[in-house]
Amino acid sequence: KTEKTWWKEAVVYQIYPASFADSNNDGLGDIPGIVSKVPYIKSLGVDTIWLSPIFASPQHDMGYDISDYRSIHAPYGTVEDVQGLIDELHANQMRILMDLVVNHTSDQHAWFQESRSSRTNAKSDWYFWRDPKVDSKGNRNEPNNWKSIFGGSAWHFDESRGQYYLALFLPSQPDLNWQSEQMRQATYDDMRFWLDRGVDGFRIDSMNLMSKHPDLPDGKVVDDEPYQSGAEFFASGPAMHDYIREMRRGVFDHYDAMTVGELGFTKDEFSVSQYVAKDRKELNMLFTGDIVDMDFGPDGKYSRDDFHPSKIRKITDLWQTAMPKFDGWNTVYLDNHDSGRSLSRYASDAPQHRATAAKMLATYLLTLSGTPFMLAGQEIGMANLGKEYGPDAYIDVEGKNHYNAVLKARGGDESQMQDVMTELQLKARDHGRLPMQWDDSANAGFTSADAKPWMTINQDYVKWNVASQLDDGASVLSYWKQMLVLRKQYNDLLVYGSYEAVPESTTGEDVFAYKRSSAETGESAVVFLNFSDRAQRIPASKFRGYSVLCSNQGSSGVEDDHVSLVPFGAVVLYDRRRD
Ligand code: TEU
Repeated sequence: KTEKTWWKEAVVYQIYPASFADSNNDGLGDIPGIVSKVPYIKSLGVDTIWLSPIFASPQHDMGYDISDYRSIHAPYGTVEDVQGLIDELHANQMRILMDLVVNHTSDQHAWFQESRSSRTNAKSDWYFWRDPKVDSKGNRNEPNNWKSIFGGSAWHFDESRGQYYLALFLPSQPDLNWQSEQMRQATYDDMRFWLDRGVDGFRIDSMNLMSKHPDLPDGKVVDDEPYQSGAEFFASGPAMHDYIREMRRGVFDHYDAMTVGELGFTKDEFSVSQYVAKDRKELNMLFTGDIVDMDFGPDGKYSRDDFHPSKIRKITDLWQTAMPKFDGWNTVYLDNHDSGRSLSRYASDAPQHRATAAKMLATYLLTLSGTPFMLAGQEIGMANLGKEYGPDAYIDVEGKNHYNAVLKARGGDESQMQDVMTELQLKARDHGRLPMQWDDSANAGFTSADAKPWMTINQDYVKWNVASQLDDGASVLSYWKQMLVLRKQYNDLLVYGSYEAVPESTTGEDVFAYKRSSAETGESAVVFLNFSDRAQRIPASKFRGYSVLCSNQGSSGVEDDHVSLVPFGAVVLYDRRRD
């Protein structure tokens, strides 16, 4: 039986600082803006916030390129402002997670400036520096064939050292060399700086990239492109677990800090267990990328494989049944700042379905075992930018790099880009970063009417905003609040209960259904989720006598031996053993 802890019972609300609330009308969200919304966040029924990076940064990757971990990006505020936010949250019995980006820094970080200055300085090995590979014709080449996650080679030549440095993301995000004991200790000091100020834990960015194969071997060649993934040599490398244990013993354990590792490239049950099995004493929980990759095709993010309900069933089944085997814990999430909105990708934002579909996804997130993470705006059914927005509406570096690379390969012909636009409309990171839609005033109440917002505001805000949903008992927002109350009320069952899938042979392929049971309280719940735009009728005689705990369909649709679901319908049945 799993031990009960606060972080298992938490519900986390992700805030993208640039896009939440602007207090000084410069068009960019900020810390005082977030403070002003603490009562709203509390009223939702969530108890923890996760802030994407707010630290000093040249903002080449929206703050995931940090130049100083101990100061705050000036337009967002100051360290004092952040202290005010921490204190305000704590005064309201809420907690705060920060984003810990220590796989890489900005090239503007003092550490990198020093490291690149010579081959002999004290920080010369804090990053990955390698001599060029010189070929038979005397040409200078990259040390290996690894491809950057944002495109092109992962290696960049630096004139002052006459060497290449490794950067798995942007050229301005050099990877830190975790083999350096001094470098590790310096990042631990930065972590303590924030934990000492009351931060309750970290979401650890690109966590499993911190240990690379020490020889940095060439990646497996799978096509005739000049650069190859190489992930088999830079993800979950040989010292990964040593680093995490050192971090936990040396830092996190002294503060009861909550840890959520972002785990890319590592997908199999055994490898995942090594991070979160209780007896390993490493991380509390993980984001496995598979849930935001369900519509990625064979050539990566911007190639297509249509979403199908069987995919979410498979991934959910895998982790819900795996975690109890090794007494591990996991997150439950569908959205983050790196993806399109799940509503638009995995359900439907079509006007006739949007509210129902958003509530169905909320039902999924809040009835599974694991710590739910929601992205600000999810509670009002915020959606992707529609097809009326052209390439200029998209400003994120990942999507732009992809668009420009394809455009170049096609000889610069803009009329040939429809397929790329279709993928951006589904998956671009911009959708997860849209300014929060507070009300129907100009600029959605995110910033003043005369300010210039830092990025596109989705014009559907006129209808889809917080103010219009607050007093409407049938709104998406009201449904989220009700579900969050239920999750707390049925904590033993919904947080800690066991999980069993209802077989696809019973539900049909479009409906995902599962049963949660608590041996402790004798309660069970059965959750039916219709992931299609067609009505469904599911045999349910096994659940005769169950009552309806909640539903997103006006009339519940429960008969003696069937559950009827409207398109994107969701029904949760409930029973308490009476013996
Ligand atoms: O993302 C890590 C990561 O692996 C990304 O490639 C992610 O899969 C991609 O953005 C999906 O489109 C983290 C952050 O979440 C992301 O915002 C940063 O850009 C990245 O690290 C670099 O710090």
